[in-house]
Amino acid sequence: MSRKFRLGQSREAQDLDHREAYSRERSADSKRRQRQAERLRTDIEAHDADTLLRLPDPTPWLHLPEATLTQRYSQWVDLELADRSSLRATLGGKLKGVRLVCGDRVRYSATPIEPEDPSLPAPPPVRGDGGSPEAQVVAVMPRRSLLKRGGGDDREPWQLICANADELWVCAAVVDPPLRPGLVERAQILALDAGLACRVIVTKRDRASKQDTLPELDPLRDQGVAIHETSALKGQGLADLRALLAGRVVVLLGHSGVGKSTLVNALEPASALKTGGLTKFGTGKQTTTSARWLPLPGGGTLIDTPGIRTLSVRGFDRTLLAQVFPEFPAEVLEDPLAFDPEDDHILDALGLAYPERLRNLQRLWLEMEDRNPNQNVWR
Ligand SMILES: Nc1nc2c(ncn2[C@@H]2O[C@H](COP(=O)(O)OP(=O)(O)OP(=O)(O)O)[C@@H](O)[C@H]2O)c(=O)[nH]1
Ligand SMILES: [Mg+2]
Repeated sequence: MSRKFRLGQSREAQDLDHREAYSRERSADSKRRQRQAERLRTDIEAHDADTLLRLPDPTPWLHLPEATLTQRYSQWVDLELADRSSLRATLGGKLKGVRLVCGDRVRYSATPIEPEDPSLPAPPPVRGDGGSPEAQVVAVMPRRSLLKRGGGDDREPWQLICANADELWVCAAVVDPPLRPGLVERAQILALDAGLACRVIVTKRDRASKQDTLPELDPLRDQGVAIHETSALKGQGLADLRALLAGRVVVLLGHSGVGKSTLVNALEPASALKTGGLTKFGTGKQTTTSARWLPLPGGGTLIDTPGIRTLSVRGFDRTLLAQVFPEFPAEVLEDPLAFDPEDDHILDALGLAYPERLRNLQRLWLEMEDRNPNQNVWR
């Protein structure tokens, strides 16, 4: 950039001017590059989020048999066929970019009729864990429901948990790991978004005395959330759960180590799922590594899922909060941040039985607005 020599200005001052101009130019340049990168990123992401939730038209494949996707691996999937037998299958190329998920109803062919999804690496040699693929999935049917959470980072629009479930059972242990009611509020939002009924399953009830009423759950009890206290070890509460399972597809969700797989084994011993101990910090060991669809002989289906660290509600619709925090007046639900949770006068005026819930509401409200740039799907 050329600059005019200014009379009466020392060479040092001129040098300084030059340096300033240079740094201004550099910063404008870097902002321009940043804007360009952002534009590029949003374009790619818009495409990603679209393909993630959109399913290709299955009409050309309706003559093929239908099956349920019971478990997903990186290169292949396991299917449950109409006669309840299972089959391992690869994915056809038309499904490239479609994120299939446990519980999906798919159409498959016993002989490959499409080139395989080229983005997947070739299946490794069979290691005797159920055999090599014998079929090919070519289409996925529209989903009755889709349970998802916000993506872990900005590159990931959503994390899909499972498809076609009817109910979400949030599992929370009395201890090891500690009971965190905040997770239930998040799970309620996910369930509302997916149109699933939500219940809380308190696990390891044998680890607390009978006198312990679990007061942490009082706010949820007061909101009418269904809470079931169970112990897989002592068989407590299992008969009620079996009755609730009949004819329903239920997904279990909770922190690692709360006892989801142990509960499945207690409800249906034939499942024989691997269960794990706890680390010295009282957290789970991530024993279950992928979601699994488990039809029960007595009717109903359970979906066991890997332990979660948190449930992001990034990008979910804020109007769902009114159903999770029904005790708050409309003006608080419209703008929770306008109310100071430290101010006793405000809390008294609101007449809240559990004022700490205001802080939770504010946290979720903020997180929902903090929209992932990938989440270009607004409803
Ligand atoms: N005392 C007691 N311990 C239990 C109960 N249910 C599960 N546990 C123990 O909790 C530990 C973790 O159980 P898992 O079933 O592997 O937990 P998970 O939720 O499936 O964990 P991830 O697969 O890592 O998500 C195991 O050591 C179980 O023996 C229970 O009802 N009472
Ligand atoms: Mg498990």
